[in-house]
Amino acid sequence: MGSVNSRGHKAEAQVVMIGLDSAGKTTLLYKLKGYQGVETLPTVGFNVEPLKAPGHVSLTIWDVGGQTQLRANWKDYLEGTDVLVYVLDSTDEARLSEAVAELVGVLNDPHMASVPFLVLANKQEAPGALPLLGIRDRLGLERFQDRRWELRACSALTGAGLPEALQSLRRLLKSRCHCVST
Ligand code: G3D
Repeated sequence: MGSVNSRGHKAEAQVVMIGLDSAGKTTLLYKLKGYQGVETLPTVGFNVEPLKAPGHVSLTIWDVGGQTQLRANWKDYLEGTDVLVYVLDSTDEARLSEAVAELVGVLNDPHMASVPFLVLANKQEAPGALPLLGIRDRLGLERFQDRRWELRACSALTGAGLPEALQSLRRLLKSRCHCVST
């Protein structure tokens, strides 16, 4: 869990970003780094990147695709998560079911009970990208009645949709904890 301020609220929010390999997490990270002051740590066995964002938000970014042997380690990082960000490759229809299964698996972790989540349908500018409505149907997000969630279209390449995605993130964080200033 993050630190607690004098009013008993968490002083820092913990956001975990995951998605299959090639979903665009690193590209997204670099785009966000362009906006904000950032410190990075070397990769340790898997891709995990910290990012300091405004509003006392601490982002931890994970690559998960094809790394089943590492998933036992996730729990150490999921504990204390305030919001999960899940990045999807909108052009990768072949792995959409796998991506959904990964998302559901993470959300079912006991550490993630009632944790809100943001799904980013990335690569929307690419030819052949699945439209947002189609992705929404395939994800079946309505099954998650126990928590707040939002779905956003974006392009980490062009930056389109990222300001709106950050607004969503902020909204979800505010719903979860009182550590994000308006
Ligand atoms: P990951 O960190 O989730 O594994 P990366 O994904 O950020 O490494 O991105 C994987 C590939 O997708 C990269 O292409 C990257 O340029 C591309 N990509 C990321 N975001 C977008 C996007 O919004 N639109 C498009 N069209 N491509 C994107 P390469 O060719 O380097 O593998």
